[in-house]
Amino acid sequence: MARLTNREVAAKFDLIADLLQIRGDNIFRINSYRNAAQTIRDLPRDLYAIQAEGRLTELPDIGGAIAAKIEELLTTGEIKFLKELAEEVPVSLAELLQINGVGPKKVKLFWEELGITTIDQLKAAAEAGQLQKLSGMGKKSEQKILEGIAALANRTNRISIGVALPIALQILNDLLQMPQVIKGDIAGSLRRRRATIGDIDILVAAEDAAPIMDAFVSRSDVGRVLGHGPTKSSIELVQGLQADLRVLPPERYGTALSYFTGSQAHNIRLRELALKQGLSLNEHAFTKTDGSNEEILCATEAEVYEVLGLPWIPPELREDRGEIEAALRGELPTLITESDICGDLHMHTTWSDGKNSIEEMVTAAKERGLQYVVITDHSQSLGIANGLSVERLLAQQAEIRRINALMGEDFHILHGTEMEIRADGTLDYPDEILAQLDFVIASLHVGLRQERDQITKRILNAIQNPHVDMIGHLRGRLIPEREGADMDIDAILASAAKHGTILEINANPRRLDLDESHARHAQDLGVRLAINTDAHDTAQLDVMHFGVSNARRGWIRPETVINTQDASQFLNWLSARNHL
Ligand code: DGT
Ligand code: CA
Ligand code: CA
Ligand code: ZN
Repeated sequence: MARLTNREVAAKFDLIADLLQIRGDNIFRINSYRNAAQTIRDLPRDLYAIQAEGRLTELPDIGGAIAAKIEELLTTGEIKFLKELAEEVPVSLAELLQINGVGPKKVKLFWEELGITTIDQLKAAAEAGQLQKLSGMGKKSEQKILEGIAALANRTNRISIGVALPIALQILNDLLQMPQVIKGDIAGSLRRRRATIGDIDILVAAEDAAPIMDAFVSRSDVGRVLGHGPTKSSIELVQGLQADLRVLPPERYGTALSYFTGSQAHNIRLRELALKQGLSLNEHAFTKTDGSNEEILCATEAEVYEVLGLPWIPPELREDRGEIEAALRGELPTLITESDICGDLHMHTTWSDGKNSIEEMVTAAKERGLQYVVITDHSQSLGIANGLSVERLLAQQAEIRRINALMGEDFHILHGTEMEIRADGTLDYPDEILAQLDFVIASLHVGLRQERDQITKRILNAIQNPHVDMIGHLRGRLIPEREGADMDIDAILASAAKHGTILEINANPRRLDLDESHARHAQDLGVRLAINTDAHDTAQLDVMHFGVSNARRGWIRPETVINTQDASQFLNWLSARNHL
């Protein structure tokens, strides 16, 4: 029987939850399977090892009944309960739940009324106009389903950088502990800091690869070994993503690092430049094309670029989006770095849906070297996030002024809000209240699926309000599952530039919104940006670097980003703006 990865086991429990939900089962029962699946997916160790130790029930959310089903699955390859359930509710119905806008009630409706059990059948029925005739359905909802099916086809199983980076750093650090390893790096899309990662690529320099490969494939978090060779090995981690390790002799390390960092498009351009100089270039070396076959080896990446007559290019730029031309002209941008950031303009506390108090957030921000923060809890209409009524907002202001006075001169706490742009386009607090705040963010959390024109109008209305200083996470995307709202970005960027409204690069790795290309376009149009954590607890203050990497991918210079200003510059900017 084939070994299952943790992710595959988790998928079985999600499937049970999905089928129970379509059947209309008890919500507590459904959630117990759902939570168990999440626990299993997040485990850093192989489930078989935990089972062998008899410790399944020690895991959070895993009681006796679910532990027995895990045991049954790992030993027999199936779960009898799931088999029986599948005879009642077709398994393929669970796939319909993946479509945006299709929940369990609709799945049941389509199945019972039209006998639909697959996505293909649903698509055909929608195209034939059969869905709009069902109760609770209409032309619009039928159209949304077709759009949802199209979006699903484009969705990939790429993983958020927020998940992949800590895992890759752990693997790299473990390798760097080995005496045989001379140096090592993360390569591939992760080194380029793409928002999503297909697989992890790691390179190390060493004379003797065998013990390194052996250690790599026998890690405790390996779900499956996909390859175990002398220069390259591949594993599938229990979390479900793949990691490739390549071991190079140190004198060829630079060439390999350049090649395996990519992107492929960037590599092709490097190869063209090499050919013009009578050199071929592959992952091993430059080779003279004059017939001598003489190799030029590069131990460092800088040497590779030097051979090509280029300055070293930061990995975040290596996408063939003009970086080669800029490098040739000597005009590579000076990119923002994390150490340029002096403040954080977006964070939450226990006043709304944050996990830490104002004092705790502020202390943690100060410890991280920041000079100022803005406390921006949610506004009144966002009930699920415990948004603040006007009374509570004013009480919070008094509290912030009190704590700020205790902080002394070297740290500043400002009072702001993350105010809802309501579904009807109005703002969640009246202007006279906004006028009393130090800093106002306006964000969309509801009505993200409205028509393009309607959403664009809501955003433009907020941008034009003189009390609104910044738009938070513009498109509201969630990586990997939710596309951002559809809006007229060009009109929005132009308006933000005109009104001096800041657009945020939200640093949370699930958001990274503005995305890199919109950020770059915004900078070109003279829009002011800010990079903020949107932290809901003190640990989330550490996501700032993801936002900075995303900005670097968008060619963002430090002076474009308002929170690179030190405290006195920023306070001056605020008071000038507030007295307009
Ligand atoms: P990913 O894993 O899909 O997020 O993206 P990458 O960029 O990490 O791609 P991956 O893992 O397939 O390969 C790592 C790098 O190796 C890639 O960025 C460029 C280089 N590479 C791989 N295959 C080729 C190829 O066929 N031609 C060229 N020029 N470069 C390649
Ligand atoms: Ca990769
Ligand atoms: Ca790879
Ligand atoms: Zn927020």
